[in-house]
Order: sequence, then C-alpha cells, then structure tokens
Amino acid sequence: MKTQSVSPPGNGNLYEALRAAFPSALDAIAVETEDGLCYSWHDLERASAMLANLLQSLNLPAGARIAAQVDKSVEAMLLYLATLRAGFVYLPLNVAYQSTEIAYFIGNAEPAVVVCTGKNFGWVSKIAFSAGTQSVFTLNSDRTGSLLERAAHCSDQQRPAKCQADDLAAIIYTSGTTGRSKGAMLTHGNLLSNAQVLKEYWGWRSQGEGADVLIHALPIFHVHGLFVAIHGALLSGSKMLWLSKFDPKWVIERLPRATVFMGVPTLYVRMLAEPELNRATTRQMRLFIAGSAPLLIETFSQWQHRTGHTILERYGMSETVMLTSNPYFGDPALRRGGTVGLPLPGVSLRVRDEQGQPLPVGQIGGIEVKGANVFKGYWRMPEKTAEDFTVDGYFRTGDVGKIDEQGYVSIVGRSKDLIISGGYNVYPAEIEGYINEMPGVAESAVVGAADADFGEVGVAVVIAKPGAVLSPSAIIAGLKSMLANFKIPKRCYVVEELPRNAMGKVQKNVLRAQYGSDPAP
Ligand code: MCA
Ligand code: AMP
Repeated sequence: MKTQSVSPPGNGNLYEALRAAFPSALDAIAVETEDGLCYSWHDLERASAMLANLLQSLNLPAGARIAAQVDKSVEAMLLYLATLRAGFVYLPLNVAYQSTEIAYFIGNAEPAVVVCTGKNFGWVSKIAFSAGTQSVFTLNSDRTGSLLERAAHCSDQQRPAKCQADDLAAIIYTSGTTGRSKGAMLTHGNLLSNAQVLKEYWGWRSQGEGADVLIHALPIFHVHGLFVAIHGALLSGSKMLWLSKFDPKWVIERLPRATVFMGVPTLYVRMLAEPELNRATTRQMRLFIAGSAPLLIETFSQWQHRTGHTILERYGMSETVMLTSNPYFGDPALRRGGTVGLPLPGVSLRVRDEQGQPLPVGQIGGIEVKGANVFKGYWRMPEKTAEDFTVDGYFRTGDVGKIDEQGYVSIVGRSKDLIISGGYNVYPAEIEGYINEMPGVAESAVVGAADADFGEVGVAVVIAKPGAVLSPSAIIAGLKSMLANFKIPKRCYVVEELPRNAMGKVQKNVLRAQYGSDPAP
C-alpha cells in the first residue's frame, strides 16, 4: 500500500547495509553481556553467516517465515540477522505467549521453521508440526540447543541474499481491535530507511573514539528492542551493553560506561525509584530515549531534575516503525515533554476528522501517516489492509492527536480500544472474548486504569448469568492459564450491570471513571 520505497545500498539486503557500517576493527567488542561474555564484530559476522547457511541448507521456499519464541539472548539477535542474510522473513514472538496464542500465530503465519526454548519444545513442536512447519529447533539462553548445534557444522562465510527494497524482512504481530492479531509486513526498505533516518536524527556516533555505547535492556520480540535499538547500534558500529531482562540497578551501574539508553516509560519510572540515579551516574550519557507508551510529564520532569538530562520522546508503531521524534540537536528545551516531537524526515503526518477532512493546527483528530517506513500491509488480510489506508495512501494509525504551530505532535488518545501496559499492547476485545467463554459469565468489559508502574493496566468488569456465582480470583486464575501474563487484568469486579448508551453500547469511559482507580467503589 505504501507509495515510496528506499532501495538499500549494495545488494538490497538490510543485513548488507548494517554490515557495511561495522567498524574496520572487526576484533573490537560489539556486544558485552551481563555475565561478561564479549562478542566481537567478527563474531557477529561469522555466527550470523553460519546460522544463515543452516537456514539456506533447509531448501525453504522463497519468503519462508522463521518464527522464534525464545528468551532474549545475543544468539536470538544473531538468528534475526541470519534470517535477513538468508533472505527469509523473521517472525519474533513474545516469550510470555501461551499455547493458544502460539497456535494462532503459527497457524496464521505458517512458518517453515520454528525456534523455541528447550523447555517448550514439547508443546511448541506439536503445534508447529501440525501446522505444517518443516523444522523445529531449540535455542536456550545459555547458548545450548539444536539450532546452534546444527549451525556449528555450517560454513562461516555467506553472501547475503539479493533483495528488493519491497521484499519482506519481518512480520510483527500486533493485536487487533476484534481480538484477532494482525501480522504487520515490514520490508527491507521500510526498516533500513527508518534506521538511516534515526541514525542522522539522533546523531548516532560511529566507530572509534567517542563512538556510542548503547545499553540494550528491552525485549527483542517487538519493534523497540529489535529494530530501533539494534539497528541503531549496528548501523553506527556502536557497542551494546546487553541485558537479558531489565534490572534498574544493573542499568544504573552501567550508565557511566554508556552514552545511549532506550526504554519504555516503566523503565524510567523504575530507575527513578533508585537512589543511585543522579547527575554523577548519568554524566557520561548523551541521550535518553523513551517511547512505546505515553511518558508522563511527571516522569519527564523528575528525570530532568534528578539527572540534568532531558528525555527525548518519540512515537512509532509496529506498522510504521518510528514516525515522530523530539529533536536531538539544538537546545534540549526543544524536547518538549508531553509531545512526541516532529514528524521524522520522510514521514508525512496529518490529522483528520472522522469524515477524513483536514483539521487546522491545534485541533484533535485521527493521525494518518505516509512514508518509506510505512508497512506493506497485514499478512493475508487484504481487506483489513485496504480499510486502514486512505485513498491517497495514508495509513490510519488509530491514534488521536494534534499538531501545534511549531509542528509538534501530541497524542491525546486512541480511537482503537487499546491498553498499553508497561509498553506492551493489550486489546480488551481479546481478553473479553476469553472471559465471556467462562462458565457462568454473561458479559464482560475490560478497560484501562492508570498505574504508577505500568502506566496503564487492565481491569475486568464482569456480569454473571442469572443464578451463577462468579469469583473474581477464579476469573483471573482462568485467564492466567490461557494468556500471556502481561495481558491479565490486575483487578476484576463482578457487578450487576454495565453502563450503556442509548444505542446499547457499553460506555467504557464510564467504567474507566468508576473502576480506573484502586480501591474500587
Ligand atoms: C510484566 N508484568 C506486566 C508487564 N510486564 N504486567 C503488565 N504489563 C506489563 N508490561 C507482570 C507479569 O505478568 C508478572 O505478573 C509480573 O509483572 C512480573 O513479571 P516479569 O516478567 O518479571 O516483569 P518485569 O521483568 O518486571 O517486566 C516489566 C517490564 C516489561 C520490564 C516493564 O514488561 C518490559 O520489558 N516491557 C517493555 C515492552 C516493550 O519492549 N515494548 C515495546 C513494544 P504475575 O507475577 O502476576 O504473573 S514496540 C512498540 O510499542 C512500538 C512500535 C514503539 O513505539 O516502540
Ligand atoms: P504497537 O502496536 O506495539 O506497535 O504499539 C503502537 C502504539 O503505541 C501506537 O499506535 C501508540 O498508540 C503507542 N505509542 C508508541 N509510542 C508512543 C508515545 N511516545 N506516546 C504515546 N503512545 C505511543
């Protein structure tokens, strides 16, 4: 659906462009893990070649999907790079997903290869083989598993597959308003164009003395940790201090050795709770970037007060990678709290009313975007794709916002019924679907409630069938057995009725006002 595309240099493969930015001193350290393990640039090149050769030896069809549901590790990142090199399509899956969720993704994407942890091999391989997957490998965070065992026999030389800018590089599943997840198809051109823009816009410092050092503390199965962070570091030949699971103390201890940090707002909130966060520990830092969820002005101001640094907030989506950013260059006061900054170079962003008419400066409406970064469409959902694009090729983000006289964008809400909890998206329709299936449940509504740690959390409000007696804790326990843990409502209320408007539609705004703060009435 997009109208512009950028051809990656070289043979068109995103990996080739990343590889071209590696420092000339290939023996320098590229990644250092929390247990002190160091990977050189040469290691990244060789190990991703071996994994790419393994994938290519499987005689997979063109466009084959390589799905991975593994813990965060450098080897998992290498699998992503290998998939790019081999010209296949990477499909990362949150480790928190349970069997019904995985069955949907595998059934929908039909990956030729699935990589999972050894402990999940039993149930994941059963799902994968029954969906027609050719090979299931294991990969554990301690660098064991059949994937690396098999790759160890492959050559460490590999020529990246030739690609067109429009060829798929990854599919990122994002939850749907109807509860059915949609696979956003991102191309080599989408990812590279965005990474190149961010390299300039955020002033990434390449190689040698004064090169950036990124603290990588985010999961790598979503856009933020996988693309924004990893592409940023690789495309500027910058070292990464790699943390498999966020720990505020660990990050603060490493700040004196780093220059760039990226996090969802919850990470900033948790770091602020640590007394060691101060001007001295952050003196060396060049840039703190926040995104994936609204950064409260309170967090923005507290960070400034405590560290002297102004957080740079940016805005993006799985379908578009990054769209806007506060400025890096110039006076830090140009980074305005409560806004997500200006459209990035190459991104056209406009605000329209419900009839699709342009709105003047300062008026609130639906945010629509266009650019080389905008995805190719939803996997096997042409109607849904067509629905989400305007006739002149703009993608309707589902975010509601405004643009001020200086061009700064503020997000004030969402037309999509979505809760963003600790940077993860939770669609109420999906959770409601599971609750409504439970015995004795007549109906349910899930709404977002403000939360000091996660920003927002889900709250379930449930109606029982006549004569049925429901227990909130049993409903929560039932959900835990079926859904990823971050989707579980933090509170559940069984009530007599749900508030409705004249059309009979549940008034979620009323529920939010009623149950959005703890303790409930
Ligand atoms: C964990 N829990 C959560 C969440 N994470 N509950 C609600 N929301 C969450 N995000 C709950 C678990 O269910 C569990 O509950 C308890 O917290 C402890 O789980 P644990 O895994 O130990 O949690 P944690 O390590 O403290 O994780 C919190 C976290 C993590 C570090 C904030 O959620 C995280 O890494 N978030 C970042 C997500 C991210 O990268 N988003 C980017 C998406 P119980 O004990 O009851 O089971 S990309 C994107 O949005 C766009 C494109 C963009 O703009 O970037
Ligand atoms: P995802 O589906 O995980 O790609 O999440 C994308 C959504 O996250 C966007 O449509 C926004 O609603 C939200 N988002 C991302 N960055 C920000 C931000 N800085 N402020 C507010 N919302 C954001």
